[in-house]
Formats: sequence, C-alpha cells, structure tokens
Amino acid sequence: MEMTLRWYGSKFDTVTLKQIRQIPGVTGVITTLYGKAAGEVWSREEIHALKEETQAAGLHISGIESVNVHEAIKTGSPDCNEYIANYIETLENLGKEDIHLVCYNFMPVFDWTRTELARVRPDGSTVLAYTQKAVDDLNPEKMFESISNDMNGSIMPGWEPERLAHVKELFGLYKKIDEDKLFENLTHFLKQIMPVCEKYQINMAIHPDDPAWSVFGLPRIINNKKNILRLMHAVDSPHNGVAFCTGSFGTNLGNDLTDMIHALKGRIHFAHIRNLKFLSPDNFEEAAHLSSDGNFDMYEILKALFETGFDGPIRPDHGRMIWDEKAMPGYGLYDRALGAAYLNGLWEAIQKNAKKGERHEVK
Ligand code: DNO
Repeated sequence: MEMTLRWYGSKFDTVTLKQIRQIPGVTGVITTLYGKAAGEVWSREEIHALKEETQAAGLHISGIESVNVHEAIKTGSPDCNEYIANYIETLENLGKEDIHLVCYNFMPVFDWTRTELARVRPDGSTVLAYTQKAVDDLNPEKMFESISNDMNGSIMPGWEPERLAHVKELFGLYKKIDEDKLFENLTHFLKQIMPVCEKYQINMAIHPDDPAWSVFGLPRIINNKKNILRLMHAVDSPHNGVAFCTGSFGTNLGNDLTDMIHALKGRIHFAHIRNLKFLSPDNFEEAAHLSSDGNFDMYEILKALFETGFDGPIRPDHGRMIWDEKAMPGYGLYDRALGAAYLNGLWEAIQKNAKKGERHEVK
C-alpha cells in the first residue's frame, strides 16, 4: 500500500506539493492534466513536465485520476473509435513516462453527484451531502447552477462549465442508451485499450458510480458486487480493475464493502477511502475518516484490503472543510491530511498484528 493525496496541479489546486510532502507517510500524488477536455490526447511532453514538477518536490506520480472518457465512447456514437484511438495514444504516452495506473469512470453526463457542497455538521465543519429528495425536486440544469455557485472559486471534477453548457444535448444522447448498451460500450472500449495496457503494464481502475444508483433517469452500471464482477469477467485481464471507492459503493447500504473487497481480490488497483454518515438511506453526508464519525468500519475495510494483498495507492478521499480553510469542496489540505495519518495508523496496526499472528502460528 502506498499513501497518496490527490493533487490537481499547481494551476488549479490550493494545496501545494510542498504541503503534501510534509504529511507523514505520503509519498506520491494522484494527479491529472486538469485542463484537458475529455477526448484530447495528452502529449508526452506535458506528462513529462508534470512528472518533473512532482519529482522536484520529493514526490512521485502514483497514478492518474482521471483520463476522462469522451461521451462519444460512452454512447457508442459513430465517431467513438476516433476517441478510443486518442485514448490509446494518451495511454501510450503515459506508459512511456512510466506511469502505470489510470483511474476513469463511465458515468453518463455527470461524474459524481452531490446535492450540497457545504452542509454544516454538528462540529461546525462543512461537508458534501446528498439527498434523493433534492435530486427528485430539481432538474439537472438547476442543480448544475446551484452546485457551481458553491465551489469556493474552484472547478470541481465532473462539474466543469463545458459540461454545463451541453447538459441538455448530453441528456439527449442518452435517450436510447440503456444499461446493457452502456455496458456493451464499456466492454468495447476496454477490449480496445487492453493491448496498450498490457504493453506498458498500465492498470485501468474504474471508479464506481456515485451515488450507486441511477440519477435523473440516466443508466448506471458500476454500482454493486454483481455488476462490478460482471465487468471483471467480461474483460478478464488483470489490467481491467477497480478504484475501490468506499464512499461511492457505500452510498448503497445494501453493498457489503468488505465482502466486495474480498470478491475483487487482485483486481483492486487503487482505493479511495472515505466515510459517510447516513441520516436515512437516501440522505447522507460525508464524515471524517474516523470510523466512529460515520457508518463505515474503516478498520475492517483496511483489513480486508490488507488480507487480499492490496498493494496499490490509497488516497484519503473527500475531507471535511475545517479550520476555516478555503479550498475545492472535499479537497482541502487539513482534513485529508488527518485522514491520511489516521489511515496510515490503522494500516500499521493491521500489519503489525498480522506479523504477530504469523509468529504465534510458527510457535
Ligand atoms: C470525486 C471523484 C471523482 C473521480 C472520477 C474518476 O471527487 O472521486 O470525480 O475522480 O469519477 O474518474
């Protein structure tokens, strides 16, 4: 396991590489060329420059999140193979620069969806939150507007203004796409990119749908154990894997997170660890990483990762906004640093206990 932090690049992030370097145990960043639109090729030079900047700060690139997938690929439109060719070129350039992990998602139109970006918790911190009622009562354009007013001057991933401009058009594209068709388009994409992933040993890590059910009537396919295993079997290469996001799969209380981790043994290439506090099954808010602050047992989650031999990067996902920090909601420094320290502590204890167990067995 390697502890990492997500970093959006010096042009977009309020958090600096220098600060990240000072979080105990964090050795790498999960980053991206944030200014790139989905479908654009990433040149080797651009990737190299990002790598150099990271290395100059004493860190390294542990993975990319995200190389976004163009809607043409998701909808299987006639020009989808052109976009797949671009994606392959980007993967090739990443491979040549020795980058071996790429996180992506296959959610139609929206990336993740939250209905509030600054819900106040009892301790005065603010967090991202979701209520199904808010989604049911709003049309998607209105929601885009209210979310973008609340981003603390940042551009949140999945809520870029370009998307807002095309939201109606994008909904139109999905009129004829049901879950089976979306799944077919995803497997087509993966089968096309697997050869380049094999050549450069790139692990693809799909991010689950967040929340793990359909929003605004759009199809969603990466939302539970059955569906994620279906994808793992449909393209049965170790390079076709998962970014196990506890806060996304965990939005559905019917998902047993530790059981899913065991079922996905060997295919989890990356983990996003965050905690949720449920007020009801369809009204939840993001909590501190500490188990007792939310509904998830972080010890059991990390133990399941440890037991299945997980050796990829973990990043503490979405933090609360605390200590008057002004940053992209979910992506401030303070609470994610606390999260990293806590998760590192749990991991150390799990590791040491496992060693003790081995010694007892030998006796
Ligand atoms: C939200 C993130 C997502 C994630 C993408 C991966 O904070 O977890 O935006 O990066 O879905 O492609």
